[in-house]
Amino acid sequence: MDHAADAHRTDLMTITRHVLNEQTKHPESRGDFTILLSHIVLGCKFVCTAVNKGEEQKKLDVLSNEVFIKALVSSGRTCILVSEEDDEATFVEPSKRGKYCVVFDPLDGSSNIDCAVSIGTIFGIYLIKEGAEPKLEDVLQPGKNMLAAGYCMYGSSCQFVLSTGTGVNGFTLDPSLGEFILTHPDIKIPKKGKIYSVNEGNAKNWDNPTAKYVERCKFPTDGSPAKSLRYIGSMVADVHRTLLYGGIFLYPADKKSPSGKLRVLYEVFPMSFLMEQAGGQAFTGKQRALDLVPTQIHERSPIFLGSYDDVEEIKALYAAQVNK
Ligand code: FBP
Repeated sequence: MDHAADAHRTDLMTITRHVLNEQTKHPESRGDFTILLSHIVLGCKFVCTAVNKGEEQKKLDVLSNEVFIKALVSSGRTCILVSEEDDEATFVEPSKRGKYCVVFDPLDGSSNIDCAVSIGTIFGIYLIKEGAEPKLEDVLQPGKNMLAAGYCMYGSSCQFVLSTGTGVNGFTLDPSLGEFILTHPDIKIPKKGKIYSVNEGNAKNWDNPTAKYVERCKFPTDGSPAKSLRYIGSMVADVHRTLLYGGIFLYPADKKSPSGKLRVLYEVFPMSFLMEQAGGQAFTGKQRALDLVPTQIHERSPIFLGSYDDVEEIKALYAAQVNK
């Protein structure tokens, strides 16, 4: 009997236990963040079950949005909610209000639901000053001011990836326990990757640096092997692979979509926060993605994120274009 293995299996690091441990590092904290996160986790477990039941897209989009709004409001820890599914921000009524703003995409990549491709929930958390009257500016902040960010991927297994600003950790849902268990502690993205991930169907509308970069991925001029193309078309799935295997995920601007497609607050910022926390980078084509200051809640931005050296290469191509 391998007691060490059993000992490991019995010493279950659940996500709640992990966050409680994190909380001990902040003696001033009263557990509000842990309570908020437990409600986000509950929402993800609900959506995971609904996705596995094979509910159709339209219903799941609406369902997952309702679940998260209700879970976040009932936590009593939120004041402003921004959802990809709602045109306007939700201001929580004063009696149920807390100090956190949550920006989220309840079900990203939902166009892939009906063919059972991995999809996910993406979220970012901001903090407002205690007792301050919440205002829209509290969420129209640079991503670097986020307190925490994460995603939950509903795929062959259900993966919850989280950063509270001190590294990135991955948890896998153990359906028999109904608990997210720490399976990927302290995720570090490889410094350089062998994979590039982009919708090449937009290639004819790309700007020069993007076209040049993708050309180099396919036909490297420095003797290095060509990169492999992997594109699922579901940001959570493409970013999850990039985080674990390395490489670069890009959704650049193009003549058709001059601001790209992905939304700043609940797609670009949370994924950029996680990438930087894992040792990677996130760039918009002009600046560090987390330095962006959004002016409206559903704003879009081009994004290049992933392994440090790969993003460095595309930054150099854009810099060269500027210095021409
Ligand atoms: P939605 O906001 O409509 O869910 O779109 C987001 C998304 O599906 C991302 O998950 C994915 O990275 C991207 O759009 C795929 O876009 P495209 O089909 O243009 O490649």
